[in-house]
Order: sequence, then C-alpha cells, then structure tokens
Amino acid sequence: FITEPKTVSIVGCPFSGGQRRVGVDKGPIHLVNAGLVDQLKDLGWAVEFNGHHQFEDISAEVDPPIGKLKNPRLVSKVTEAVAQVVGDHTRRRSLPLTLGGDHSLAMGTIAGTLSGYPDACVIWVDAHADINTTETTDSGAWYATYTFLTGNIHGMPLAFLTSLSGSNSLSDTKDSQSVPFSWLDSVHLPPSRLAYIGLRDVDKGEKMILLEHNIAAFSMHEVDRYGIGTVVEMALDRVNPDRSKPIHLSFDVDALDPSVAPSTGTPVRGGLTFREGHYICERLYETGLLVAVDLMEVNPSLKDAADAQQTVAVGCSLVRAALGRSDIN
Ligand code: Z70
Ligand code: MN
Ligand code: MN
Ligand code: MN
Repeated sequence: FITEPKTVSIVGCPFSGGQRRVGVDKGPIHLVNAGLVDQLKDLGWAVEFNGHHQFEDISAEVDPPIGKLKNPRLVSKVTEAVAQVVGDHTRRRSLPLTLGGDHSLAMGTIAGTLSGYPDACVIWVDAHADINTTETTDSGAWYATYTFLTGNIHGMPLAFLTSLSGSNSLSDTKDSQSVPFSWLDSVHLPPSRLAYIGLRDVDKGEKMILLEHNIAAFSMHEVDRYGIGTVVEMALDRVNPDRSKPIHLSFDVDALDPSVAPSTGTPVRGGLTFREGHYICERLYETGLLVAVDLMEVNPSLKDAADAQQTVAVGCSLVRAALGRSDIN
C-alpha cells in the first residue's frame, strides 16, 4: 500500500485535552528531539516533518462539559484537524506516524486512515480499552478517584469511531456552535475490524461493549497463555484473516509494563515486556500491510528525567520496529 520510495510523514500532536494530567503534550517534542527523524532515515525511509502541529486553542470558559465529557469542543476541533492531515498523507500513500499526545487523538488518526483505506483494520495496543461511550464513561470510576477518571475523552475514542457514541448524544447544547464530534458521525469502523492486545484495566461498561459486539480482545492473560507470537496471529485472524487489508497500529505506551515505560499518565502493572511490545510492531511491519502508526501517551513530565528519557527511548525504538528495523538484516 505504501508506494516507493517509502515515505513516512511525522504528525507531531502536542495535545493533552483528552485527559487531566499536564505534560503529555510534550511527548512528541521529546520523541523528535531524541533523534527519531534521523533514525527513520537510517532505516531507508524518506521522512517528512515540518514541525509539530499548532492546534487552535479553545479555553475552558467557552468549553464547559457537555454531559459527562470534558473539553468536548476542543477535542472535537483538534481531532478533526488531525483527521484532515492524516487523511492527506494516507491518500498520497505516505505513512502517517502520529506522535501523541493523549489517545483521544486516535479519533483523528483512524478517521484519516479510513478516508484513504476504507477497509482498514485497527490493532489497538493498550492497557485500556478506550471504548467508553458518552454514557458509560464513569462506569469504572466509582471505586477510584471519581472526579479524576470521569469524562476524559481519551477513554472514549473507539466508541465514537465504532459509532457507539455520536454527536446526537451531545446535541442538547444551547450554543450556536456546531455540535462537537458531528464531523465523526459519517465515519464508521466496524467492531469486527478492531482487535486489542495488552488489555488489563477495562471498565465494567467497556467489558459489556466488548462482549456485546464480539470485539477481538487479547488481554495480558492471553499473552501469558499463548505467547505474544500466537496472540498477534490470533488478532490478525480475527480482523484480517486473508492478510489482505491495510492495518492501522495505534500503540498506547501504557500497554508496556511500567518498568519498561514509566512516564505515562495511567501506568498499570503487569504489562507487556520490552520484547513483546517490539514483537507486535515487527510482525505488523512484516505483513507489508501497515499503513499508519500512532504512538500515544508518552508523558515526559510525570517522572524523573531518567524515567522520562527511558520512556522516550523505548517509544522511538517501538517506532523503528514498526518501520522495519531488524536485528539480522
Ligand atoms: C478509563 C476512562 C485511560 C489511558 C486511562 C481510563 C482510560 N477507562 N486511557 N489512560 N491512556 O477514563 O475511561
Ligand atoms: Mn489509550
Ligand atoms: Mn492506556
Ligand atoms: Mn461515527
């Protein structure tokens, strides 16, 4: 799908409005400053990077919550812009590499991918399912820090993409602005084309959604049981049985164990090892079907400098694996 000479277009997204912790907007800057552009050139890619995106800001006073959703207008505007940019790269058959930023950005990246490759499937590597709807978003939060977890849109991108949520549930706004996320209403990722790897912190409402829609979900339990090699094939068998469809990889760095990638907003113990994370990227590259890659939730401000540097280095390494780095050729 990616035409020669192979071109990767880096989409740097310094954005944190889909969650509450500051600093995740610094992720893309640190990843690029760590030398990612030259690393990808060394792998033989032509690299396009014209600086990080400057998103229009919408201040909190004019963006009050709608229902349970925080920053709905801002997240909608930003993700719509990302969809445009990623869609442009995709239609030129360049590979968009989106650096986050929080995972709400995937509403934009996956919508962009679908505009160029309508039959694309998604491999979502994450500790979290990120499929809460506008209704279920606080379902798992009653036992935790309620105000902290509720309504963060980075826990919801897949609900909008699979049309489980839509702008209709947000349309009781009285202001004249267009309804947030209406741009996504025409976008649809069938749940049969979504597979997860690495899950271990899934909310009650999300579990019901995964069951009801028969979504391919491989948690850490399956990784332990079958091994990562088998799990990746099982995931591909579900969403891409003929190995013919384009693949979008959305990698949340919190899928990795916190000992491997400590600097992220919601670390959850018991995650993927360094090798398991890399194997997923290597195998997807090897299919020749990978058309878009996201690396999300790198937050260099949360931990000390050494932890941040480690997380950034691991992030660059995952990207190299997804773009063809090999140990033997
Ligand atoms: C929870 C929610 C989430 C990342 C936390 C958490 C979602 N399920 N995603 N950290 N990266 O708020 O919906
Ligand atoms: Mn995520
Ligand atoms: Mn996550
Ligand atoms: Mn939709």
